Amino acid sequence: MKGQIVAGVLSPHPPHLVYAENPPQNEPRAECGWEVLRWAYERCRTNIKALKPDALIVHSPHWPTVVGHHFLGLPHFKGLSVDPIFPHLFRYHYDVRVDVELSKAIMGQCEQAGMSTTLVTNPDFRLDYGSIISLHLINPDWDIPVVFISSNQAAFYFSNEVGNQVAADVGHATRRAVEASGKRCVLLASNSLSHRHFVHEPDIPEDMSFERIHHHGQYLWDMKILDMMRRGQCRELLDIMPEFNEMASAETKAGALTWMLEAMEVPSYPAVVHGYGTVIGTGNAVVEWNPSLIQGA
Ligand code: 2X7
Ligand code: FE2
Repeated sequence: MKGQIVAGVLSPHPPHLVYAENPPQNEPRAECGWEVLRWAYERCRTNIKALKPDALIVHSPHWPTVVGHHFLGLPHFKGLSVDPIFPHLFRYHYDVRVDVELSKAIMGQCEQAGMSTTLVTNPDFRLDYGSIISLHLINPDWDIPVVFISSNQAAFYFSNEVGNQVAADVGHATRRAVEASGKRCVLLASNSLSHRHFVHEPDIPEDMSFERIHHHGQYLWDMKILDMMRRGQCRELLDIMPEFNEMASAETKAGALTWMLEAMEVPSYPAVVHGYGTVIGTGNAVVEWNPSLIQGA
């Protein structure tokens, strides 16, 4: 049977969200915080789990690579992931099961399209915190195998336009590999929207009286992008992505959202925006593209 991308989620990865959830894997403890985003993840998680996917495929800015895209080539990775900027919020003990067959299949499709790739076979390789956080928030049970895709930075150094083209190519390669695999997969674009953040945090990191957008222009950009998603205007969104990356210092610059939308053949149906909130001034939204919700409406 032909494999299928059954849903895609814009799944931002501020470590604050895992910190505030207090899962057993994370060492620091929190009192509360960023509830609107965490409740958004709760709603989205229910939909995604109901799809019973065979694999979750995540693309993250915090696995940046310069020569091509890298993929995980071992079935199991275990270790401690520490956020370099927020080590007091995120010290997470991970135990991750990889769908190596699918990982290699996507890598193979990238190679066939002329891209350079690398397979990670070092068992001590430390997985990136962006991927881990998105995966945890979508599936805290960790009972679905995963595929990690690194974000190639070289093309974005050249320009946002070329960077997006390469991210689109990886999206097309991902779609071809999923279809050939016969598996039902969910894609996760692990990134915030606008990404300017404050450089000081309150004594109590989860003190929500300090939490707000970094500046109004950034908020306006985020609202424009979310409005386009809700209207099903993903083609138009991709057209203005290079400008959004520049004007809002958006984390979409790493290519994750472009990769996902292109892999999903640029949806023209409305996305479900489960929630929007700021984290240390950055704009974050949990957004789901799920054709089964549209057909069932
Ligand atoms: O990586 C991040 C992020 N994207 C947003 C907010 C805060 C911290 O880390
Ligand atoms: Fe990030």
